[in-house]
Amino acid sequence: MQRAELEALWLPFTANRQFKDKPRLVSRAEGMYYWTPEGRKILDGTAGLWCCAAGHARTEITSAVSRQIAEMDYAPPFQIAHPPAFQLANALVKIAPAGLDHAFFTNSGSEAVDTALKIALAYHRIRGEAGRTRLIGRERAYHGVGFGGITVGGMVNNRKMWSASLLPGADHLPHTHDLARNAFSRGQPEHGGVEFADALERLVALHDASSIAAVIVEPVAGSTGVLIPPRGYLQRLREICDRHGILLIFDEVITGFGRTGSAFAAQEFSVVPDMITLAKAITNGAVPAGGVLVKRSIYDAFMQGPPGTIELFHGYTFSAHPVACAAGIAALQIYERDGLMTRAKKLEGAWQKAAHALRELPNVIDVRAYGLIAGIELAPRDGKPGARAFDVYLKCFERGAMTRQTGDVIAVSPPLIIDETEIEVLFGILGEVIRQC
Ligand code: PXG
Repeated sequence: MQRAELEALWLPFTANRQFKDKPRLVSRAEGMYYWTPEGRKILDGTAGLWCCAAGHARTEITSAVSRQIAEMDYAPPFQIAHPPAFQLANALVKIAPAGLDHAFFTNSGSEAVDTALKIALAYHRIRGEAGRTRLIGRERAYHGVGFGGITVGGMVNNRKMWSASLLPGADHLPHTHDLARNAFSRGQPEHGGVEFADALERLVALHDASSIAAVIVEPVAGSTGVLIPPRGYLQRLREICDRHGILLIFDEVITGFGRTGSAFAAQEFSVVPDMITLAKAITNGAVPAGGVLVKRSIYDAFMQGPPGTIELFHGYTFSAHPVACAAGIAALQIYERDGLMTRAKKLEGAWQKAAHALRELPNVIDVRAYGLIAGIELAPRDGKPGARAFDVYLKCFERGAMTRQTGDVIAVSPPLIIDETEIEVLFGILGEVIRQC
C-alpha cells in the first residue's frame, strides 16, 4: 500500500506515525498462522490478541456465520429475540461455574465491564442499599476503555488524560506483582497472596462496607504484562467480599474459554465470583461479541418489580447480534469437541519448559507462565521503559512470530491448538531475538 492510503486510518493503541513509516500488515490467516500481503508466514503467538482460541478461519465458524447472515442478518434485541441468542446463552451457562446461570450480551470486553459495573450498582440500589456506589479495581488492571473500565483500571496512560472525568469514589487494590519474592515462579507464585488480598479489608475499614458495591479483578492480568494470582489471593478476596456484602466480578475477557486450562479461571482457581465478563474468544474472534455471566441471585433481584416493567434500562443495538451468536455457538462446539478448554493443561509441561528456558538469557528478569500464557519481563534498556521489549516485538515479527509487548514485558498467548513443535519454534524465535536486543 502507498503511504497516502495509510493516512485516513487512526490506529488504536498504536504509535501511528511510526507505524505508517514502516507498516506491519497481515492479510490472511489460517490455523496457527498469519500471512503478510507479500506472502510471508507468521506464527501467531497471541491468538490475535487472545481471541482466536481455536486458531484462525475455522470452517465450522465461517459456515455458521454465512448461513446466519443469509438466513437473518440482524434483528433488534429489545422486546424481541431470536433462537441463536438463547442457544448461545444456554451454551455459555452450561460451561460456566455453577450458579452463574444468566448471560447478558455486549459487543466487546469494554462494554461487558461497564455492563457488569452498572448491574452491580443497580443491584444494590434495588435491594435498598443505594449507598453502595464505590467500585474497587486494582493497580495495573486493564478493564477496557469505557469510563467504567478506566475508572477501575490501573494503567496510568489509559487514565491520565481523563483523570478528572472518571467515576466518583473508586479505589484500587495494590497489584500483585512482587518480583523480589516471586520472580521465575512456575504456575501460581507462592508469596503474598493473602497479604495482597487483605488490602481489601483495609479499604473496607477506610470507606466502610456500606459504601462499596463491587470489586473487579482479572484472575490473570494480561495487558499489564501477565500477572498470575499468588496462591490464596482470589480465595481471600472472595472471603472478604462475602463478609461485607460486596460483589466480586472476575474480568475473564482474556482468561475465558480455556486459556488457563479450565473453561474459566474461576473454575481453574476454584473461586466463584458473582459475575464474569467475557469477550474475545467467545466467538473465536470471528465476530465482535462480549457478555456478562451473572449469578442467579442477582438476576432474581431484578425480577421482583411488577411484571411488564423493564427490569434493566441497559443494552446495545448489537446485543446478541445473530451473526455473533452463530459464531459463538460454532466456536463453543469446536472448543468442546476438540477438548480445547483443557488443552492448556496437557501442554503445560512443554509450555513451562520452553518459557523458563529463556531465563538464562541476558536481560531476562522474570518469566511467568500459566496455562497457555507467558510473560517474559526484560530489564529496561538505558532507562527507557519498554524500548527493549518493543525491539524484541518488532524483530520477532520480522523473524516470523507475532508476540505482544506491554511495557518491559513480552506476552505470548497462542491459539490453544498449538502443538509442542510450534511451542518450540515460538520460544526459539523469542530466545534468538532477546539475545540480540
Ligand atoms: N478486560 C480485559 C481483561 C481485557 O484484557 C478488555 C477488558 C477490553 O476488551 P475490548 O474488547 O473492549 O478491547 C480487555 C482487552 C494485550 C491487550 O496486549 C489486551 C486487551 C486489549 C488490548 C491489548 O494483552 N484486552
